[in-house]
Amino acid sequence: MGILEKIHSSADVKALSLEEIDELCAEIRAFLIDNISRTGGHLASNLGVVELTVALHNVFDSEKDRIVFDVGHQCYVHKLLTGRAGGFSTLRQKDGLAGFPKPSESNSDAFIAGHASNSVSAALGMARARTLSGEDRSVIAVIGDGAMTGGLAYEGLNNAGQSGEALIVVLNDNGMAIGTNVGGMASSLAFQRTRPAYYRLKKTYRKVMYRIPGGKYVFTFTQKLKNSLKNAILHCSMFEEMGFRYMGPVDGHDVRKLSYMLKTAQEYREPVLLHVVTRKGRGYEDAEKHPEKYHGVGCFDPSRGVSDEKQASFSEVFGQAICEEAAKDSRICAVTAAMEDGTGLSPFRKSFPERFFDEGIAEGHCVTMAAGMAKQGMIPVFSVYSTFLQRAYDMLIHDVAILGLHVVLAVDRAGLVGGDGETHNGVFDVGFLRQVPGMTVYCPSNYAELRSMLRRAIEGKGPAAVRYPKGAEGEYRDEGKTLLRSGGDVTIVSYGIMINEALKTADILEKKGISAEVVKLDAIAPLDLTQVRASAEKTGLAAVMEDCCEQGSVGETIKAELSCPVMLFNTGRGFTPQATVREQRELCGIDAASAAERIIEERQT
Ligand SMILES: Cc1ncc(C[n+]2csc(CCOP(=O)(O)OP(=O)(O)O)c2C)c(N)n1
Repeated sequence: MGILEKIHSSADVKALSLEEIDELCAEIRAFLIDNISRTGGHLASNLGVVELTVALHNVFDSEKDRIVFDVGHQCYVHKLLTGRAGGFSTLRQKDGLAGFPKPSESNSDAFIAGHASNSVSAALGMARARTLSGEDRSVIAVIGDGAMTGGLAYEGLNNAGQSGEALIVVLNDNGMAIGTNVGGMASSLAFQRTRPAYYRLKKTYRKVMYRIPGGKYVFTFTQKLKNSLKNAILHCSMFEEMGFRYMGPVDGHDVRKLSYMLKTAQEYREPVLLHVVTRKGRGYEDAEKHPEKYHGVGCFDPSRGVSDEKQASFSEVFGQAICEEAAKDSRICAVTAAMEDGTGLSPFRKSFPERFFDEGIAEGHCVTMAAGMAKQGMIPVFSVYSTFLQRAYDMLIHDVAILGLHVVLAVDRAGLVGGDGETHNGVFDVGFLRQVPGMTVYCPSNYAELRSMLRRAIEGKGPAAVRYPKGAEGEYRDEGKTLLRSGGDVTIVSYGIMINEALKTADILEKKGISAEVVKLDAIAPLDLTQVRASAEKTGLAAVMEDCCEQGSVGETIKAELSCPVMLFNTGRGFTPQATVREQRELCGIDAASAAERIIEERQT
């Protein structure tokens, strides 16, 4: 029996000898590679935090103390140590183990995570609640250097540092977000990492001076001089200026040192920032060399590694299409919030490096920065996942829409996204983008439409969004049509990738003797209902199929506008849990079979 099998809680980790802890770390790495290569998931980040997580459990008690993981994709080791090893074969699957911390799954998961940079704020709230209720527990935020590029992190740090609360922020610095980390913070952290050499030098200097006669006084004098020069020579860490006691940098792969530092940080009972240096992908050679390739992986053969081949996808086609547009118009710029690869922008960066802007995990800033560019005559295209665009809602209204600026949003991963689950489904953009005054929202249903609609968005005026899903196009490949099928019994309205479900629904209905008319919307803002109205007047029943939440859906608007019965098919009013996209559609009843069944029932009543 291995050591890992005996570990179910922080207490079990604490009971291990130092030798056993080393063995445990090796077992965890082997477990992660073996399991994630079978199920897919976040590999490199977890390989990088094995020792850090073991040390956290060695010092704290995750049941009592609150360990808040930022983004949460690095929580697999924590799940392994808290009795969930058995669930790993179901990772990210329907009813299976979540790929992110989930308080409903375990009391050891202190908070929800998925979107970056919220950990310090959440941890500060928990620390304040602890103090107010007179409880005795440590609160720790574990945040990566990538997540530290997000503005929310600074809002949290700015207050936490001054709060006087006993709160530990563990900065897991691996120099990487998904790709190489960007911005001034990344450079500053790289500088901080050189501190150990400085401290070693200082120690040696002291030793030498104390050995020579009068050297002690020379040392004291030069120390004073040095302290006054210190800030000029060695930047005083921004964290110290915010009110944190800064500790580190410490080797993040040394459990002993980490445990010692964490214990000391705990004893300070004040805001402490512990700077931990780790290597993303540690222990799996290819992942260490190419951490970006191993950030999120599908199934792969560990002896061969992850293949470089890319599956055709909307993101990839967007990447090609924007390069074609940029070649024709030098005003076109591409903006990303640390998602170059995921959004398909790597070819753009290679072809037009001076017009490519990776701004870090800073969606709000990206939108406002794009607004500034647009104000001065450029055509910025901000490519962003639907779920992360939620961060920039106010910027869309205040900085873009009021001035009617021509900012183009390429909204990737719109709709249901599968294994990432609740935190990542792109089901709110339909509601919030349609609310933004002056916004045009295009919904390409296939690659050809993505190309032509991106062109229309770029050539148009004012704010525009092009919304497209995760993955590949479906069977529907035509372009430029809005009436896809004629029928007399029911009008099915849909848009985007969901048009494939709508057409399948019509097929099923036809077999049952019901003829459906299928109307496709190219744009959902502004909403032109001329064809929908004409069709519904003929059929007397409309069904709107879409992959967004009910509030703010197109179906709601159509229902308010038409006088005939309108059936709504959407993801509902709650959150859709992790599963495959197909299963998620079934759960929501927006797949063809479920839709056809409900339409048949409706016609019978
Ligand atoms: C608001 C938001 N934008 C984008 C992402 C996508 N994303 C997931 S992980 C990640 C990089 C995180 O880097 P870091 O915090 O350093 O963690 P590491 O994986 O390097 O350990 C990004 C950009 C996100 N989760 N949240």
